Amino acid sequence: MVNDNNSAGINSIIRRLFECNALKFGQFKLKSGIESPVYIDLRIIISQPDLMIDLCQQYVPLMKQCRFDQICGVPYTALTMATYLSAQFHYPMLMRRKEMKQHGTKQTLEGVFQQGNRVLIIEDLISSGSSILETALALRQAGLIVTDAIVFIDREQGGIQNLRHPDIDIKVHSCISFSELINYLKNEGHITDEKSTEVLKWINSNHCAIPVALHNQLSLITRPSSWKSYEDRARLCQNPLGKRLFELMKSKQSNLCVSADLTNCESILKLADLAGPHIVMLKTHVDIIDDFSMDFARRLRDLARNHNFILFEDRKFADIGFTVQKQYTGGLFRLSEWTDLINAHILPGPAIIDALRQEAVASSLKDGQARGCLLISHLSSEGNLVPADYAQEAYKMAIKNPDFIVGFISQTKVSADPAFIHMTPGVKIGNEKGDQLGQQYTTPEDAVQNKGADLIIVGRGIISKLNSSREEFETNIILYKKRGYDAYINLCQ
Ligand code: S5P
Repeated sequence: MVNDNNSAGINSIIRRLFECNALKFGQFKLKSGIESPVYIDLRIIISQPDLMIDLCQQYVPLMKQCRFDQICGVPYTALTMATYLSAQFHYPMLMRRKEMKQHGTKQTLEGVFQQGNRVLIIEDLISSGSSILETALALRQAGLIVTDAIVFIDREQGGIQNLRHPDIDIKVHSCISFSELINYLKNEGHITDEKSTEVLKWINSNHCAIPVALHNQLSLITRPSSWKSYEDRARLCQNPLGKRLFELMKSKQSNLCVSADLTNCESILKLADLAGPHIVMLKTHVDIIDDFSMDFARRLRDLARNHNFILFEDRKFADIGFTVQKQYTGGLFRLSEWTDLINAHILPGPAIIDALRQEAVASSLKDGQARGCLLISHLSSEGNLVPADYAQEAYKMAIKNPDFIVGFISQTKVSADPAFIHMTPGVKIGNEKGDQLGQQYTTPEDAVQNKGADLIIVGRGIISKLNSSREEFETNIILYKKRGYDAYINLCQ
């Protein structure tokens, strides 16, 4: 999409593309045999280095919105663009061969990569989406994760929607749409009103589908995590706590975590007992409890064992390694002794994970219980200052520590790796969009289907009913459980 900041730049690029005949109007026979009143050929920009540079610069703001480790251009036109972007901005590149090499290694991908790396596809324009899909197939078959692609022009012939198909699930970002391009050329007097109407009409009535043969190859590719069952995902977890969580979700048919944001021990124990059969996790903020004692911690742990749920202390560690070790093991709360799961910010750097892991391992050795940690990749509060690349950095740290990092506290999908769990707070049924202090709410369905949540975290939506009748409390919590779980199951089908 054109935005105010770069529209001047993009308008000059369109004018120059028109002047150098990269945008042609007339009657053209396309590869498919169809007659088209417009022909776009961005290949010729390799002969116009200044135009090439300016055009590639348009990709940069969109790249900043995507999470990736490497880029790959769709051969051949976008290969040159990807090469420029890689060299200029230091993004490691991969090259996909269009034809299989007949000698030597016979590989179709050139460059260094590791399975699980995220690759951003760079393409010049999209019509049906087939070219992007072919490249995505090759990358996914090699164990790489592809979730996003960037094109310069969206021809608005259905390609973006085609690639949103659940079997494909690639989000395509475009610098400019075809109608914006045509409107600019018309407004600047490069084409007549009649031509513009004719071309836009042609585009609207010529949507393209992905060829069936290509569609049939889809079963070869790795599907994103949401299609894997809980059992499959449990098998993929290296961390025993993550494994246990997926198994619990399956056996309790629940992806609900209740946030026990209450200030006295008895009410938290009452909540744990009432909610226990319906949840897979109970989350605490122990520093808001007035009468905390280790006896309370022991009783809560007994309830967690009896009802089979995980205890998560939402401590959001964010200090140097030396300090977080003491915060985790010591003080009044001695969290490492009784909690299964904790969470941390990545701001202090990777040592925070090493520090917490050391203590978690020591505690597990004592009591035989698995422990894990979540990384915070997003916050739900309005106006939060979490930077756009925070999630990508969290992901990079997570993949280096799969034995300890169970997943993310997120607001969008951070990783397509099915072993990582995404837990999303800020969930409430009803019309409330938020509270008076910046919290922003969404529904269980939106959290699961649009925000990538595997598990929903609900606080006030559930604890507000703690002092109602038991029946009312149960009806409400069962509603949350059912809506969260059904949303997940619908996504898997
Ligand atoms: O981004 C976040 C992260 C967390 S862990 N937003 C959140 O709201 N949380 C926590 O989730 C928050 O600290 C609180 O304990 C819970 C949400 O509670 P609710 O009452 O608004 O559902």
